[in-house]
Amino acid sequence: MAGVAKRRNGQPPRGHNIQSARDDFYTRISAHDMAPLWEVLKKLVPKEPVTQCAPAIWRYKDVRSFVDESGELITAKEAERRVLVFENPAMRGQSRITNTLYAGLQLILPGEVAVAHRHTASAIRLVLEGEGAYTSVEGERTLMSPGDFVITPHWTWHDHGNASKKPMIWLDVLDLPTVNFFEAAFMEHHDRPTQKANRDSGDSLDRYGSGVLPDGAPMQMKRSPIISYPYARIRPILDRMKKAGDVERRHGARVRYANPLNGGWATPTMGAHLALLPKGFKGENYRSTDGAVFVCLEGQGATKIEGQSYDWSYGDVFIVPPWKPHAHQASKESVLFSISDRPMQESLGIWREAI
Ligand code: GTQ
Repeated sequence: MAGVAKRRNGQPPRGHNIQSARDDFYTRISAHDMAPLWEVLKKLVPKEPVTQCAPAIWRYKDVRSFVDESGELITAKEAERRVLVFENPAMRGQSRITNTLYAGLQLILPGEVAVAHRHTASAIRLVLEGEGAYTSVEGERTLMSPGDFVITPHWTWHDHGNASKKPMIWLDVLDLPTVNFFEAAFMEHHDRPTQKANRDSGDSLDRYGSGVLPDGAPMQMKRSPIISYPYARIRPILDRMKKAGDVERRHGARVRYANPLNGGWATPTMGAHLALLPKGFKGENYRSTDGAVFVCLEGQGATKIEGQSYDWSYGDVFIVPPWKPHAHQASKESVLFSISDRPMQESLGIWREAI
């Protein structure tokens, strides 16, 4: 055996050749697909969150024309989903905006249809431009307007279409990197390009979002029964909060998109908020273990992430990586949408914030 330093009386091994003895040992166990924990322990069990994810911003004025161009290069039919994917600059080629989430801008031109399918991944849409295109989910054909938050829960049939005269653009956010991490992804196509719509637009909001619940509502359901949370319904709530002085020192006047059955999140994997930052708002620093995707829906301001300032206005999408201190400022009254993997972290018991 190559220079093994004998371990005596509980003392650490000694000898000038201990490193070569260790290397020799590593080589021999490596042949059995084994490795020593002590060489990787600090990286494997870090003291504080370590992230691959870089802060980043995509300004709508810079990327909007690429979305238009994609409409000239491929049809929604050919593409199935015509989307330009936001790739975190530190994770190029992996179709992810954060470690756990995927996001992209989807374009549907007048007259187009994106065919019905379903998959294990959950999706949300945040409408940025256009009026009157639809997403059908569970037979509800939901008409969409800017600012609307629409969910496509896991394994629900969904198809999109645009019967309006203008292009429609929305932000897609899906939990694809997480579902694929678990290697638990399924998808299938519907036997028709478009599912039959048998519920009016807004049906699920009326049924479940009016303070009453239908008899037999599945109270334990892990995702919201509400398909669309229209901006027109939610935006005025923020004004009321502002007027009443309910402006939190880091988040502004903020609401959470909730599951009315049990107060959970809209989807079991992704949690979203809508916040109003009054003109002149100077938020205090905040950090939490969920890296978040922010979207500016109104106004103008800037977010300082670890000392660097990212200024934003309508349609800009930016990333705050996990556990990075950040603070929002608004030069005009502003509205910020945000979405993160917080529900997943909460169900695992690992979510933390620094207060
Ligand atoms: O609309 O179903 O951005 O399946 C990526 C995958 C959107 C969708 C995406 C999808 C969809």
